[in-house]
Amino acid sequence: MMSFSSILAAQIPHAVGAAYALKLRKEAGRAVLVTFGEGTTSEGEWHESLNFASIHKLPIVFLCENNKWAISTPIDRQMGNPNVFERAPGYGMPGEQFNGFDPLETFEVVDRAMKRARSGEGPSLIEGMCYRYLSHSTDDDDRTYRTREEIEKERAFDPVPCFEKVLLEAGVMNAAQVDQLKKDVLRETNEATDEAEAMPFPEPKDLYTHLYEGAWEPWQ
Ligand SMILES: Cc1ncc(C[n+]2csc(CCOP(=O)(O)OP(=O)(O)O)c2C)c(N)n1
Repeated sequence: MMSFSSILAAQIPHAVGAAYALKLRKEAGRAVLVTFGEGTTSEGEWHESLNFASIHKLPIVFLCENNKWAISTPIDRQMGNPNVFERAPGYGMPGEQFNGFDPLETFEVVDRAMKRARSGEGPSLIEGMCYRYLSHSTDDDDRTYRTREEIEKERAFDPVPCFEKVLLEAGVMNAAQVDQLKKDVLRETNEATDEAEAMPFPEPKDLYTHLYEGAWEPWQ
C-alpha cells in the first residue's frame, strides 16, 4: 500500500504510475487498485489519470466509493451526471455500479475487475454506492447541511448489522461468536489508539525524514 495523501486525487496519478511500471517491467499477473470518493472525481488529475491508463491499457482498477457527500457538497452540486461509472465509456474502459454496502457483491465486482487488469485486458472504473452516517471529521458539523431524516432512512442499509444478519442466518457465525468479535474489535481499536496517543510528538527536524535520500537537508 502506498500514497496516503490528504490532497484529493493526488494518489491517482501515483497509482497509474505504479501500473505503468508494472507494464514496463513486464510483471504479468499484477495490478493496482486505487480508491477515491465521488467528490475526488471533479479533480483534473482524476480525468488525466483515467485517460493515460486507457491509452496505455494499464493493469489498474479505479474504485469510486460513492457515499453521496463530499464533506458538505452533495452529488447534484458536484457533477452533472450523478453516475460516476457512466464516464467510463468516454475513456474507453468498462464501467459498473454496484451496492457497496453488500460485501459479497463488492467482492464479486472488484475481483472481476482485478482479474481483468491482471490478465492484461486494461483498466476499469467501478462505483460502489454507500453512505456516510457521521460528520466528515471532528471538525465538521453535518447538522448544517443535511437532515436527520435522511440519515435515519440510510440507516436501514447499514452493512454492519445487515451483514451480521446474513452470517447468522447462513450459520457462518453464531450469536456468541458475533459478540466475541465485537469485543475483540473494540479492544484492538482501543489498544491501537492508546499506543498512538502515547507516542511522542515528532521533532521539527523530522519534517524532512524519508523525503530525501541520505542525510541531505534542504538548508545545507
Ligand atoms: C485538492 C483538495 N481540495 C479540497 C480538499 C478539502 N477536502 C478534504 S476531504 C473533501 C471531500 C472529499 O469528498 P470525496 O472525494 O467524495 O471523499 P469522501 O471523504 O466523501 O470519502 C474535501 C473537499 C482537499 N483535501 N484537497
